[in-house]
Amino acid sequence: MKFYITTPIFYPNSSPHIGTAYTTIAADALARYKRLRGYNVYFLTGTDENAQKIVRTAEARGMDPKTYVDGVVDKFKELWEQLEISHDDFIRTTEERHHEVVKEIFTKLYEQGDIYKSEYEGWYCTPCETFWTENKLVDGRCPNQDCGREVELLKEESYFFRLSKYQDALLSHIRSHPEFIQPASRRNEMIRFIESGLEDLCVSRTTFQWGIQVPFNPKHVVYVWLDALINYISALGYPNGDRYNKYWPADIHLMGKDIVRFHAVIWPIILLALGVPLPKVVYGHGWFLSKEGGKISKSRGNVQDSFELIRRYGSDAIRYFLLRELQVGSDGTYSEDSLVERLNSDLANDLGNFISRSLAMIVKYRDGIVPTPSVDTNLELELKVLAREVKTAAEERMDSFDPAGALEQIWRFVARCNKYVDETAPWALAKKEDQQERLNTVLYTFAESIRILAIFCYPFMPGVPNKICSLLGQDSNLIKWEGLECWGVIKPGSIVEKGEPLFPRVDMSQFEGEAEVVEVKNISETVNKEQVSANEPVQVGNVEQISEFEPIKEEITIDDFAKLDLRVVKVLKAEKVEKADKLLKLEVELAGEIRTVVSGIAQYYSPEELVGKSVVLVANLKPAKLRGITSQGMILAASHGEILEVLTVDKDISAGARVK
Ligand code: ME8
Repeated sequence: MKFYITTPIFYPNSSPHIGTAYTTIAADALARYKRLRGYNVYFLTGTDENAQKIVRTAEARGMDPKTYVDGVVDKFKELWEQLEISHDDFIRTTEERHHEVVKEIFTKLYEQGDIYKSEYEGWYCTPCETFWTENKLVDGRCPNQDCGREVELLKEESYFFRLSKYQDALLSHIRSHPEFIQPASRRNEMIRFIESGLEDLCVSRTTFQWGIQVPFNPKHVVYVWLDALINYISALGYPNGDRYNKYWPADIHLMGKDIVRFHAVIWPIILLALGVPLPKVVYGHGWFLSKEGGKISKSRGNVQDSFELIRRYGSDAIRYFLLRELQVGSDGTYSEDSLVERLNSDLANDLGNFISRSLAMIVKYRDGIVPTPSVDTNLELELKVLAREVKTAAEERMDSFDPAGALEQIWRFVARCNKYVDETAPWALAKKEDQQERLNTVLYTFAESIRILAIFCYPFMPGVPNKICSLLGQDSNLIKWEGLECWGVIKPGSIVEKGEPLFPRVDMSQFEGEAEVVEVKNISETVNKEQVSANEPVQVGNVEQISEFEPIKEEITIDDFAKLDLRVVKVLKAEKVEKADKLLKLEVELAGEIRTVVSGIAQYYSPEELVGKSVVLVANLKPAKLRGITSQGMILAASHGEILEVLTVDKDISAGARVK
């Protein structure tokens, strides 16, 4: 019953923003959830300080790197405090405890022949802290889609790490542990990437001295990524510390998709070389994009001052918004408008309103004293059953690292509570002498539902349960996950108060005249943009970038394209193909002709959803047999990550029409 969870250690070259906050909040929600479920949790976060870009940024400020990072690290710590992040440890890679372990590991790998000395000649992108070969550059600049900045030519003596030696062992681990890299789309990317061949990685630098010295050759400092990844065990006191023995291997390394490769390739290979067990899960979530579409990052200048956002909307609302918005496997959009919209709808209208209304009624009709319930009707029973159902569903989502999915489930309960108020209409019961017992049951059900909500909210909005407990006149040890299965916990006779609304509605115009929150006012603000890093995707060694999309295929001519005969067809019938989870058998109409098409879309569409749709068929594709059924063509669909959408024609155009 232990659970070790980590965030990436962030570069303290600029203040944390909504993107960095997301990973940390998501890890916090998982850590809090596991603690509630009785796990012995160790939650680690920290800062990655030995990067060349830190030296550059500090130099540009006329500061020494350590003084510079100390200032930014304080900002991180302060923000995590304001966001109620419950980490157990905060590791800084400038700390001695980390240096010692990195040195020990570097020496061991060298002594066993996995690190060797050679010479690196190639390009380096400092903002991305990445080595590039000439042929990967785009117009002589960093090929990283989110960077494009100038690269520098390096020709220096370097130590190299034999990634190639462990390629097969890594692939076999990934294949035999399907849960190791999640979500599945990232796993597939990684498999393709490793299969294309790993090159040995340059793991030391000689052109600056900031960082961890190679113990047997102090001219070199350890490459920042090798150094950084080791934090996950140095923080536990590897190789013999009690915490290391207790918590390793990590149950999950949580991060953005930009750095999955480092964690799914370099990190496991370091561990394989050391003979240390691999982490159980490497999970890469999507990015927050701005409304305009680019990744939220400091270098794009589209970040907002997180402290100001908290002042405006409160930490719980920001946590809720971020956790609810980023769906598994996809990117999400961040904007202040959408934050306010969710705050007003989900928190003020749905959650807050239910709590205020129902407490106000206990105060109004029973002087704030929770009454003794009488007999339950179906309405109460339904609510109790739903609480259990939602508990199970939320557990499933949280156990598969899906806080957005868990919140979606919990909001089913919130919606049901609001409906319950309307269905029971306590204001009408209050007027009838013979309905007072019924009113007691309804008011008691309110109190219990609020208690249930307090527990559900705890992992996501840790400020809410305490406020609720105090409104309900209860002790906060009421917050127990098992409490979701009980009914009747609140003692009749308890005194509740109406209190202030938990989430007052916000009108953005109330901030008019105040400074815009766009653009962080922080320590690195004045630094030349070229020199300030971004929190951008970074490349591994001398390897090609893997985009989240497949590469564009080879060019074709218009004549090649004209060979395809694409037609609108109408789906007349659809059914599952027996013993084939992924296949649907469709009957489609094409200008009077009926065709059978077998399509691998059963995991995305139920048969009923497809009937009646006008979809696009590759009509001149050579028929093929699938599971004994002859498929006469192929339906077009768009897919990305875990989403798949069949292409449909929305105007009523006749079946048989050509698509060109
Ligand atoms: O990469 N949306 O640090 P970093 C979602 N030091 N998450 C985002 C985001 C966005 N727009 N922007 C940043 C590093 N992140 C290394 C890590 S670990 C051994 C070393 C989050 O400061 C996301 O978790 O550039 C991403 O992976 C991380 O910040 C990058 O942080």
